[in-house]
Amino acid sequence: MDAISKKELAKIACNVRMGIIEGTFNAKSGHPGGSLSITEILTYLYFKEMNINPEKPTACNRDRFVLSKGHAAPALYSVMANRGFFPVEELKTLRKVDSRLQGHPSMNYLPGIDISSGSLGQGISAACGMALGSKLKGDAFRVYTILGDGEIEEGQVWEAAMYAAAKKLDNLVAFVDNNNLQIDGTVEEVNSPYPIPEKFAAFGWNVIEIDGHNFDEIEAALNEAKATKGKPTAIIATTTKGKGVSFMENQVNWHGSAPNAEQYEIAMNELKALLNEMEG
Ligand SMILES: Cc1ncc(C[n+]2csc(CCOP(=O)(O)OP(=O)(O)O)c2C)c(N)n1
Ligand SMILES: [Mg+2]
Repeated sequence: MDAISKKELAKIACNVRMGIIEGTFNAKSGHPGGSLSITEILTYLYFKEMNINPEKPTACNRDRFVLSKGHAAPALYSVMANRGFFPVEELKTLRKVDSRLQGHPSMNYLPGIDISSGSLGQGISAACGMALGSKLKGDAFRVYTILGDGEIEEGQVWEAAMYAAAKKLDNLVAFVDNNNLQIDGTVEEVNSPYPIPEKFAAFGWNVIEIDGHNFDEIEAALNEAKATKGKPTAIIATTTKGKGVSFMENQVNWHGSAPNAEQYEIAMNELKALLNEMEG
């Protein structure tokens, strides 16, 4: 996986976006907006950064991933399917009764999900426990988590942030998906978490700010995180909610609604055109 190019990653991200649209369209529900905003981060983690093997999803020494903003499950499922954890065709079963792909990730159903999530705020605490466990057992695996900017309005996030710094969890990386939108408005309108970098720095974290859709910046930040000793790293990623589908970009109403047949066609055609352009 090491040799994978940025161009290849961009193509994969486009396929991941198509999987998000496929899943939410077939489910007639789900969360496309916050899934599309973390597509590049997830693609980089699963295709280049993390020590994982889709054929051995429970290997002890694997790096761990926690989708703390669990409602973005369509993105996680799509990246996992594209990485070979399960068939891409299965994305169409999103949210169906008896599907392994429930509305929020469940470790009881889908191999490769390291922890169930969806109740905002809890994921980062679980990630802290995993990172501490890695250190105590000398396992040397790393732990990655993604939080939403609305999610960090949850008090539990800051208890975990305090704990991670106190325990010097330098094997923990928390991305904050700063798309500026929450469930029904901007994050400022609901309960402003700003300034985000200063808050994590005050809690004792190494803080890096990036464009969350830029693979070079994601790579540089993750390399800096690996080189940082004695502190956890927070990567504050500026992103666009709904990224990659013109009519979904920066629109709060695409937080938790699915495309209808007409919107599905438009979205898929846009993404296919982009993929063709990259392949051409
Ligand atoms: C504890 C808890 N409270 C409320 C919710 C309902 N909820 C689901 S998504 C969401 C908004 C989250 O905003 P953000 O973290 O910014 O998500 P994103 O923009 O990345 O989709 C809320 C309030 C929840 N899942 N968990
Ligand atoms: Mg948000």
